[in-house]
Amino acid sequence: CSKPSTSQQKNLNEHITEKLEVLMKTYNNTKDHWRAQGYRKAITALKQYPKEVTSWEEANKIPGIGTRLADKISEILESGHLRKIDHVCGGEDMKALDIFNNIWGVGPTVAQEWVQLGYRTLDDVREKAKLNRQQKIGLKHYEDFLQRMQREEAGEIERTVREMAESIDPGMLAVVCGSYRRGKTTCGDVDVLITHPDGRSHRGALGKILDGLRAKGFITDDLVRQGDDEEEQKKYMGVCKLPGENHKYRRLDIIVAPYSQYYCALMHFTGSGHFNRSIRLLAKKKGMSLSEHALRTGVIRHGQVKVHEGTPLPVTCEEDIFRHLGLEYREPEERDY
Ligand code: DCP
Ligand code: MG
Ligand code: MN
Repeated sequence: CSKPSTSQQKNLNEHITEKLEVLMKTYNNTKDHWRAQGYRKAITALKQYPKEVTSWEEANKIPGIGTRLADKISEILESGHLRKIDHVCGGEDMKALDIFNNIWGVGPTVAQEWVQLGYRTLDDVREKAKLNRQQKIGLKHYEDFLQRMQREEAGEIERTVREMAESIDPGMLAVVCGSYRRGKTTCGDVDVLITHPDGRSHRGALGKILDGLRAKGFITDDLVRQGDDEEEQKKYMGVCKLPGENHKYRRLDIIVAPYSQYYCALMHFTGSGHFNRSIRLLAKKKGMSLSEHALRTGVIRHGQVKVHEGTPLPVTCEEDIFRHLGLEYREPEERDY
């Protein structure tokens, strides 16, 4: 058996990774993906490192951390500060870029365009920018979307969606995935996966569930709907709000999958994103492919191109996926890396 990584433990180097993450985010904002990638690797390595790093030499020995990153780590250890953050992220342009990148529906390209047009604040964007429908919603809920919710609130949102699904068909299965299922204390949004064990009643369910939730005033805005008529798996991204003045507007994702794809979808939407990337890479190395639809074997690739898409393996639980890949099972709480 091989493992993509050891099981999760507490990040003992948070005082370092939190600073490196600021730089990584800025490099992502400026589309400096190559640099961002280097930081991402180092951050992951530090998070998995079983003890607190205390010296330049120790940092430099960790795979994925070269001399330049070791210099930065050493500076943080000695001064508690990283001057590069002030240089790279401190300017007005960089601050504006960060503000714009945090608008739902705005990516680094658009954010950079706006900075080049001289916009610096959300008011500039509101008054001068040409916004698409999603960006308007993102701007309207800018503050709310940046706030993570307590898992109790996520649980209430999940319950609202589940009860609507069950009122349409009592056999419908709805589970909350994402950070909630991984046991996090706060959630950025709520990801609900819906299926029906009879293998067919999931068809047409999404529309009915959404109609019901809109009629209740629970769903307030639609952002994206993916999956056309031929595709059985459908994804909805929108905005919801629990009743009462004290509740914020929250991002809600609803995924509907046929039961045959349910466990692969469950695994995918549970994440984390990083866990998915590493487990997919491992599948690839074994001549398999893993997606939110299926786990396939006998996949033949010429370079990046698939010349044979292989055959799906039987999957009737998440454990099957781990077993087919030759991995030890990992609970959702252990899938952060
Ligand atoms: N996912 C992925 N790749 C992406 C986006 C998502 O593999 N580019 C998968 C893994 C995520 C899951 O979907 O864990 C849910 O996506 P979210 O963006 O909702 O992420 P989380 O729920 O993990 O975190 P948050 O609390 O920020 O919502
Ligand atoms: Mg989520
Ligand atoms: Mn989500």
